[in-house]
Amino acid sequence: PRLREDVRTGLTSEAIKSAILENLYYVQARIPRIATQNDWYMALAYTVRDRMLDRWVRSIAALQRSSRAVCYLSAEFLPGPHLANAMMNLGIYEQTREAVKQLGLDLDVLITQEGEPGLGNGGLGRLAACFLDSLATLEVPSIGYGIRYEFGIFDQEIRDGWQREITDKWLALGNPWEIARPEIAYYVPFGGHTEPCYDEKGRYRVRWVPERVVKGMAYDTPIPGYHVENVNILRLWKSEACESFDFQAFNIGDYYGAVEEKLVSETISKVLYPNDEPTVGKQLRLAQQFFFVSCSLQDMIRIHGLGGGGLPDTFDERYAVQLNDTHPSIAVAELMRLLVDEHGIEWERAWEITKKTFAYTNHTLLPEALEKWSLPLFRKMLPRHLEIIFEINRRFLEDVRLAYPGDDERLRRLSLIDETDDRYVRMANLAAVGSHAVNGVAALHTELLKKTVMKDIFELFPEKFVNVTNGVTPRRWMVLSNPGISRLITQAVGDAWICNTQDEIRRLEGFADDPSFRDAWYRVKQENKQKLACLIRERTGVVVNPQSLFDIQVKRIHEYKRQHLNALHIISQYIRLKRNPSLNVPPRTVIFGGKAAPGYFLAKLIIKFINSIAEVVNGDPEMADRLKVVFFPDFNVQNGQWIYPAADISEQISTAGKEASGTGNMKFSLNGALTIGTLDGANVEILEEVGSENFFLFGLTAEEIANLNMLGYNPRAFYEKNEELKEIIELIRSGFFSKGDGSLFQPLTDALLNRDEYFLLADYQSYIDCQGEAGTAYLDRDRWIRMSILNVSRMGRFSSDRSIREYLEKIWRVEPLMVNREK
Ligand code: DL6
Repeated sequence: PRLREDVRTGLTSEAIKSAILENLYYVQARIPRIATQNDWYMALAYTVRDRMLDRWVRSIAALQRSSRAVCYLSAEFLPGPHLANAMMNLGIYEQTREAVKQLGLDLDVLITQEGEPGLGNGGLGRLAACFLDSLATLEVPSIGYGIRYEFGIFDQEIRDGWQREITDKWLALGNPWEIARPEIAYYVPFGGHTEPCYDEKGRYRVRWVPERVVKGMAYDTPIPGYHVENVNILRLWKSEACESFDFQAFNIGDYYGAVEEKLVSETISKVLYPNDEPTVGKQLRLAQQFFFVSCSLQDMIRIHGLGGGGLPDTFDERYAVQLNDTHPSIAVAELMRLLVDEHGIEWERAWEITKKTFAYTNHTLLPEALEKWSLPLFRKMLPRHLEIIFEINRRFLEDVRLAYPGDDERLRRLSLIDETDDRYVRMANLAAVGSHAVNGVAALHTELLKKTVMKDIFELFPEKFVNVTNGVTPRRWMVLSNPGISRLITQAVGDAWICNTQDEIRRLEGFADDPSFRDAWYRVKQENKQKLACLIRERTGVVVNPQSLFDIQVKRIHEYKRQHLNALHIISQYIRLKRNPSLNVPPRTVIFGGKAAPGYFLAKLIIKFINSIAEVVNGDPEMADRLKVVFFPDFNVQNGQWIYPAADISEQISTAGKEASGTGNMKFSLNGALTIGTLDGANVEILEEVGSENFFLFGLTAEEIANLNMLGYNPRAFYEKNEELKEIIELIRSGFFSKGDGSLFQPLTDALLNRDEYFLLADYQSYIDCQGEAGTAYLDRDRWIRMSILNVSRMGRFSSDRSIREYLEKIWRVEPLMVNREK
């Protein structure tokens, strides 16, 4: 007789069903008759989590056995909903569906109960999540370290066409995916002053006497690899007061004063900062960065020393620590402090360890986005770190003087301290000087880094610079979000493409000429579009035609990403169709999604602009089946999983030289959309891979933009000589899209005509022509589907598995380690 499977680890549908019922009763304290959908969701989530825990415990043992591990330090992680991803990676999706069905429930409904942890703004946080998935799948011993924000990125609502920000309450109904670790906690000092002292060997040392100390407590989320035993850790820190009350204040009757300390401490991990806003003066943001970095480094030292293991002076042999942008770059000074002040290691040795430990990834070329902190703020919050940074800088500038005698200008630019006006600490310089590797996130981006924002650093340390082009995980972004296409691919080439995407998916190419395969491909795309159409109707009330060309731009709203260029194209189409209703163009649905930073006025106005155009176009009966415009609210990971698979055209239209890489461009193309794009970020490499005949390229190159800028760009000249463009701008200015209010969009039209910092008018005609070509190509269904299949089959390079392998080889030098199958 078959033994009854363990209720916590069994993988059959019977075992899963029993486990759900047990968890409903013993965790949620509910019986089926009165259980809510959320109770069932929680019971299911615990059931799936149980099945990870045993693997997780063995994986932690492997991590401790490993000789070297990767630590990925990131202020942002955007993992997306966990449930469906965990079921897929554990290989229990179908059994779970069956178990849930037997309980009279619908798995898809339960999946939608989960709110997503929005612990990031966009690309950078989502990249970190894709990297965790690949690290786990490739069985690399690794830990992701970050902040457990109580409130993540805001939820977006659209009211009267404007963005409204709603507080994100992702923890409100409980979070079954995390495990609190109250015993893993560290003290993080802030403020105060430093004083000289001598250690037990009589050596001169510095003691930091902080003004206050905050406690950081660990919350762990398991990150399962795909169809492997390995489950990695995402460790997020929550800030707490050291003692719940200041008892002295309490005793003298100052109850509120006593609680205040607690509130201030808890504030540190309260809320994620939206990006695209200047950080200068945001004291709490610096506190957050230091807080999570200090907890993480202390944790690494503890793990290294476990069971009489390694000493701090072998830290660099034990860990490769990646700084995801400059946000964690205070780690350079903090590791120096821990090694020198706390562990008594000599400065020179500590500096060697520090440089060998860290590597830094840059994610932006926009000079205004490079972090800097004012000296007074720094001194007030981290007095010891400022001294350490001064000392690093003193030694560093000595070397620079030797390398470039008499070149004071260069010295000034390279200094870790910006001496202009108010004085600032330059975090990118600190990160680059304190790391052994600096990488950009796409080939063009890395080249531009070397030539522009990091030119001096590159000339000094050319050997540090490497490129690692971004990637996305094919598990979440294909298998999970696009089961239809994934099934077709697997039928054609087998399922090895899921983990060996680069080599295997290329074999799909042969099927591009197979008419029955093309038919099946077309049908899947139509189903995906139908599903998105339903969702659009539900969320916005707009009815769209799934037969129309779905032309989609989803990403953060920013002037450099040029959503308003896309909007100008819509207006041009509208004018042309009004004038010539028999125009031979395919019906088109233009879909936008994305959040604007709450303080970024023009980005918010762009949202209003799109919605205002939508109102006019969608309300015009003559456009009924020809042109539709949709702003899909609250673009996030979950919504992305619906949107990418339904796209025909992917809009990647940033000003050349501005987008570091992009990862949405990869998600779209891997889901069979064709790109209309500029030679920017990873578009350049996508174009190389898929071939120019399968990509709609337009616009000026980064070099041409730089030249135009140098010669003095005059946007008005482009406006004057282009009749259609003129007509469009005048229509906007007349109040046609704003119920007669000519002033509403004036900040936008003024920006375009007077400055046009992002060269929309210079690229306008080329974009419109290219959109025309794309429309014509779409009319030929066979040709289009062929191009779509070829895109997918040639995109294997953009799996995040490839990116991670490159980091392992070029930067981290860490080996994968199989987790023991036995307990
Ligand atoms: O590297 C991930 C992602 C890139 O693909 C985007 O091009 C880039 O804009 C984005 N940057 C951010 C915010 N950054 N900073 N700093 O998300 O990173």
